[in-house]
Parts: sequence; structure tokens; C-alpha cells
Amino acid sequence: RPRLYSGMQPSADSLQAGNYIGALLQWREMQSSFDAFFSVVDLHAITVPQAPAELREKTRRTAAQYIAAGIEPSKSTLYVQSHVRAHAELAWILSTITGFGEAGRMTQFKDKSARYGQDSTSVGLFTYPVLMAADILLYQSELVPVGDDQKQHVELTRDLAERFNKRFGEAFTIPKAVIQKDTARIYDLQNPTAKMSKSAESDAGVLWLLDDPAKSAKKIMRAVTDTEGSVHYDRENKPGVSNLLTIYAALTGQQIGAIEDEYAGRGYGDFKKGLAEVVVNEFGPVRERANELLDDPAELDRVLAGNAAKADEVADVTLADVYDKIGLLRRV
Ligand code: AQP
Repeated sequence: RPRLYSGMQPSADSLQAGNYIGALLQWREMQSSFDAFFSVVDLHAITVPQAPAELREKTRRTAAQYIAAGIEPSKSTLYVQSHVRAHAELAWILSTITGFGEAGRMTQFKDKSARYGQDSTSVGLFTYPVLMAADILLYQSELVPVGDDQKQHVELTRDLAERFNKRFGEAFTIPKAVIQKDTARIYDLQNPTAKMSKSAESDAGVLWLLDDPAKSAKKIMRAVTDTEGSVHYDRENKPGVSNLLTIYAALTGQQIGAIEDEYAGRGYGDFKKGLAEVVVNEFGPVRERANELLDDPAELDRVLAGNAAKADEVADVTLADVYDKIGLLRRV
């Protein structure tokens, strides 16, 4: 089975609907046909400030949500990035073949550093894409499912892999990004031109996977729409309604057209009620399962440790080969 790598940052207590629809649903689907590595990327999360005790808890919670959403730790390798030391080690090696200017062209860094200001922007945030390249290349991954905002990082990963292979000899598989369909992109309920995000400034537009169902329903009922009153998809002119349709379609597997037909001649109130029901039905069991897993953190930690050992096995082979190829003296 071809290798696949993807990950998410443990940057909040709960994942949000965009993470679920844009990533977890695809991962779940892909895990049978691929040898998949899914990581909770805590080393990436600390490129912006994190409170230590909270980070630990968020890491567990993120892993629990992967499992609750259907990622099976016996099928896929589901682990915590910092448990596998090779990530940080390979990132260092790759940073020595990354151009300063090349890294400086990454638009996500430009956006994020503008948000934090120069004094609060860490060097880690700057080298974030190099760590991501290490994540992917360690496992000889062929495919990397990501949102389109990560496309540039996967391009950099390919450039670094090709450069290394050319300079030192074949060590890496050249990966390909699998960009999620536009219909899998979810926007903020209150600000439907901005993507839904764990770190949104306001919580009102974010549907959390672990939220109380009544709260999620309320957020949907309050979602921004328009004054037209007709349920149809038009991303440009009706971003709010289009976003709700996208969520509805993604969670039910229905075509957008069929949902439009179902709600033809009915108001937004009815449509939102319908969507609230869909969301509660889908997220409810995930929330329950995640909470069960979190009730027994020792068992969850054991599962993660076992999977980290599986990841180590693959990662260590790549890292040893890389060390050899660049001429580091072997420790006997
Ligand atoms: N709104 C979204 N619609 C579709 N997919 C999304 N993803 C995130 N938001 C949406 C996908 O979820 C995965 C998580 O990636 P991440 O945790 O590394 O960070 P992110 O993409 O920056 O997601 P967030 O939720 O906005 O986190 P923060 O606030 O920490 O930056 C990726 O596959 C992403 O495409």
C-alpha cells in the first residue's frame, strides 16, 4: 500500500468542523487503501506560544478525536510527533539545505508573523515548513492530503527532497500533495469569507467537534446568511448559505442540488434546523467516543506509545540513511 502522511496541530481543546470535514473524513476514507501515518504535530504547535499543561491535554484530546472520528490505531499509525525523535533530527539536517530566501517566501509565515509582530515571531515559526518536510520525508510518503494553504509547503518539501537526492544520493521519495476539494473547505459561520479555524478570534462562528450539541445548534441558528431567503449555492454572492450547504452535503453525503431541492420554497430557519440536526447526529457520537477515550488517559497513552514505536521503525531507517549519506560519522 502506498504511504500517506498527514497531521494536525493540537492547538485547541477541540477540533473544529473544518478539521473534521476537510481532513478527518478524508483520512478515514483513505486509511484502508494507504499505509497511513497520522500525527498530532505538537512540535509544530509550539512555534507559537502554548501553555505547557494545556498543550499536553490538547495533544491527548486531539489524538482522542482522531480515533473517535474513525482513524483506527490498528490500521493506521496514529502517533504524537514529539514521541518520534527523528522528526526534529531530520528537520535540522533539512534546514542546512534550505535557502534563507526560499524559506522567506512561504506565505503562511508572512501571514502568521504579521499577526504576531516581529518580536513575538519565533525562528521556529520561520522553519515550520522545514519540520513539515521532515515529517513527510521520514516516512517516504507518496501522498500528503492537505488544505490548499499547505500546497506551498509540500512544494518546498519536494524541492528539498530532490535537492538532497541529487546532492547526496537517493534517500527520499518525492511526495505529492493531495489538495482537498473546494467543497471540503469550511468557513466561519459569522464571517463566511474567512476559513473556520481553531484559533479564530471569536468562538461564535466555530463549530467545535466536542461542543455541547445544544450549543452547536444555537451557533447554526445564528449563522450569518443573507436577505434573499432562498437556499441555493452561490459562493460569491451567498457565502453564508453556501457554507452551510457545504457542511450539510459533506456530513450527509448528499449532493448540494438535492439539498437545494429539499429546501426549495422553505426559509432559512427550516434549513438551519435541518442542518443543526445533521451536525448534532454526526458530532454527537464522535464526542461521546472521544470523552470515553479521555476517561482512560493511561490506555490512550499506551496506544500512542505503541504507534510511536511503529513510526520509529520506519523513521529511523530513513534517518540513518540520511546521516550516512551526508557523511556524519557513525556511532559504533
Ligand atoms: N476551515 C477548514 N476547512 C477545511 N479544512 C480545514 N482544515 C483546517 N481548517 C479547515 C484542515 O484541517 C487540518 C488541520 O490542520 P492544522 O491543525 O495543522 O492547522 P490549520 O489548517 O491551520 O487548522 P486550524 O483549525 O485553522 O488551526 P490553527 O488555528 O491552529 O491554525 C488540515 O488538513 C487543514 O487543511
